[in-house]
This record gives sequence, C-alpha cells and structure tokens, in this order.
Amino acid sequence: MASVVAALSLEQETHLLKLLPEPAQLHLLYKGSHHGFYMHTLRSKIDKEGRFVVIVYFKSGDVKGGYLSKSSDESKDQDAFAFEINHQEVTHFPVLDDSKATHFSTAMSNGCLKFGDCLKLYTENRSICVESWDIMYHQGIWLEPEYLDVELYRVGSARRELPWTEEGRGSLRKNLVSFKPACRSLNRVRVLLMGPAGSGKSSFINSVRSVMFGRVLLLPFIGTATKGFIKKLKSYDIRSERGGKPTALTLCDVLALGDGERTGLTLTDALAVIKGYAPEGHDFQGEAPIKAETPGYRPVPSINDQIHCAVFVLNACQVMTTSDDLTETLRTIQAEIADLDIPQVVLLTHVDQVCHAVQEDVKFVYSSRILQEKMQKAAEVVGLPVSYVLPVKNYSSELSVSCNTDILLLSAIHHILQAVDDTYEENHPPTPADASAEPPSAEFHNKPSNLLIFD
Ligand SMILES: Nc1nc2c(ncn2[C@@H]2O[C@H](COP(=O)(O)OP(=O)(O)O)[C@@H](O)[C@H]2O)c(=O)[nH]1
Ligand SMILES: [Mg+2]
Repeated sequence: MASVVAALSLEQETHLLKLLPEPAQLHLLYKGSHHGFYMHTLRSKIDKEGRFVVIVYFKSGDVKGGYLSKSSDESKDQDAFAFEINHQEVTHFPVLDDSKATHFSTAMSNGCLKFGDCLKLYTENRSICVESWDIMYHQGIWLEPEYLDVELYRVGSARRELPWTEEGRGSLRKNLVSFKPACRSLNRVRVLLMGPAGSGKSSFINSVRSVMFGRVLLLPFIGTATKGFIKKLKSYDIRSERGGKPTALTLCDVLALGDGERTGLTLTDALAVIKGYAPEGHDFQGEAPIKAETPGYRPVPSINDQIHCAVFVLNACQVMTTSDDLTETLRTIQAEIADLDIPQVVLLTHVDQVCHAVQEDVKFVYSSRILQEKMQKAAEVVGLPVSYVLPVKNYSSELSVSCNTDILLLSAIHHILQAVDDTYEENHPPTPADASAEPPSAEFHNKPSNLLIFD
C-alpha cells in the first residue's frame, strides 16, 4: 500500500461534494504523476460497479473534471456531468443530450473518456491527452492544452451504516470493554477533548460513562453557567460498569479554547498536554505557560503520558457562525498536531438541536441534509476531511439512556480507537525509549491530514 497525496484541496473537495446527489466521500484511486499517464492504467481502476470522478489540473490553473455515475461503455449516463472548480466556486455542466453524454471506449490502445464537448481524455503517443474546448481556444488562438496531473476518485457513500439495534449496541459496548491497543507499549488510550466553552466536552465524558453504566449520570461538572468551568487537566477513566474494571479508554478534559491566544487554552499548553509534559490536575493559567518550572512537570514523559488522539469538540448549533479567531485557533492547533502524527477527529455535538428528524431519532443523523452541511462546515473549520467528523448527541436533559443515542456515542468512540490503532504501529514492541524523552514520531505512521490512502 502506497500513499499518494491528492492535488484536490479540501476547499475544492467541499465544493465538488456539493454537486453530488447524496452525501459522499472521495477516495483517490489513480494519480497520473504517480501511476503514469496511461489511459489503460486509469481505465483499470474503473470497475463495473461504482461512481467515479476524473479531475484534470491544467497548467493554466484551470481544474476541470467529470462525474460518472455508471462505468459501463454506453454513453447514456444521464447523471453524469462535467464541472470546473476554483477556490471560490464550482460550475456544473449537466447532460443536455443523452446520446452525447459520456463516451467510454475500453480499447486499451486508444481508450477514450469523453464528457460531452466539455472534456475529453484520449490516448496519443501512448500517453493521456486532454482536450477542453475553452482552454484550447483562448483569446482567438488555438492552444495545446497542457495539464499537470490527472486524478481519478471513487465516490463512496458518506452514510455510515450503524447497527441500530439492541444487539448492535451490545456489540459496540463489548468492543469497548474488550479493547486493547494494537500497539503493545500503550497501556491505555488517552484522548484529549478540546473545544470552546459549552461545546459539550464534559457532557461527552458524562454521556460515555452513562452509556457504560446504563443510566444517565448527574455529575456536577457540566454546564455553561461558569464559562470554562474546567480549568484543570482532568482525566476520566471509562469503566465498563459502576465499580467495574476500567476500559482501555481515558478521556481528558481541559480548559476550553478561547477566541484567540489570550483567552482559554493556549497552543503552548495544548501541546504540553499532548506531549505528556503537563501533570494531571494542572491548573491552567494563561499568563503562566507550562514549562520546566511548572510544579509536577514531566521532563521525560513516556508514551503512556502522552495524548494518543486529539478530538475537537464543536457545537452543531454554532458551527456555521464560528468566528475567524476561533477558526484560526483550531487550524493552528490542528496543523501543529498533524506535525506530531497524532490522529485527530472532530466531534460534532448538539446534533439533536439542528434537525427535527434527528431530534426524534438520532438514527437519521447520516441521512439529514442539514447535518451533512454542518459536518462539512465543521471539517472546514478545523481543516480536516469530512470523514473525520463524528456526530453525537450527548445526554443533557434526559433521565434514562436510549439505544440509538448510545449507539452513536459508542460508534464515535469506536472510530477514535480505530484511528489510534491505525496510526500507532501494530505490535510496536516496548523499548526503553518509551520511558525516555524520545520524540513521539518514532511511534507513528506518517499520516498528515491531507493524505489519502491509495488502495
Ligand atoms: N441538546 C444537547 N445539549 C447538549 C449536548 N451536549 C452538551 N449539551 C448541553 O450544553 C451545555 C454545555 O455542555 P458542557 O458539557 O458543559 O460543555 P463544555 O464547556 O464543553 O464542557 C450543557 O448544558 C449540556 O447539557 C448535546 O449533544 N445536545
Ligand atoms: Mg466542561
């Protein structure tokens, strides 16, 4: 398995996803500059089933492509369309004449893929040639359209199928109880929750504990009455039941993020917590950043003192109006964490308050258009792909737990643990370095956020 970096920016991807008939995700299958500019290589990635997007990056800066909803050789793909994307917007060219919509010739030697008159990819001198009428005919002159790269993506459904049954809840719960990190030097998985005051960090911890105990817990640390109520670093082990054995999951709550560097958790302190320098119970004080002189400072943190997954918690009711300052804070922290090769996800809370269907039953969370928009925005705000956004409804006013709410919470936990297992090397043997100040990068696969895994 090799990793190929997509040329499509997150912003362009967001624009493109809006054109698709239902919530979707893109998976990079082919990239000319990596696989070679051969039509038959591109063609071999397109199987019978499935939907695909082809994108051409021209030297002129133009980005054009086409969407295929059927990969058959016939030309009648009524849902196909061509498009053009730039940073601000995307233009959609639907099929006007069925008979000319798409044409796909399978011949290996001179394969051709054509989206009406908008875009044509064909073989000449054994490599891919591209034609796009408006790029060729520029200011009265016919030019040779030169391209930088060609990419092919599979369009997958963004709808995650969750097992909305009692058994489903039972098996997700069992997974958490029996979870052991794949990396043997990890005793437990420490997950840090970061987000503005009132986003639902403490409620999430309380909700996950409620799921495990089978009843909604009423703990004093929740509520917005006092802004940024939690000022200390506090870790909560998640037990399998009241008085039961702890699971391998620890959720860590910290001071809320503010609108800038001056209020709330600072970047320096966030990184000190993530790298394991900050002691449990550390009292955050903006004017006194965590440093060697801080009481309890761990100069040589072990892998088990570090954070293994960073979770950005955002409120779905407020995500559309996220301030520029908060966006900048989130993106800065995200970029710093990406450099540490620690997995990151976004937890989108309050999903019950933005869509009636979801309020009735959270099982509609992945089919709700409104939520899809909020998830996309949450991804954009933090600077992560939309597939990293996990919607949840926390227990807030209810008196007892409910099956589907539990399932959504447990599936978010499942994703987080999966991300940790995917990132940390499997069966990484314990070494003396684990107890020394070795940089954490030695323990991780390289997994920047804009990287798509090619399979
Ligand atoms: N309806 C609803 N309310 C929530 C949700 N998550 C949190 N809350 C409420 O939002 C408020 C702030 O939550 P809290 O956990 O204290 O936020 P924190 O500051 O991030 O720790 C509390 O009144 C919670 O009951 C949710 O998913 N849905
Ligand atoms: Mg809190």
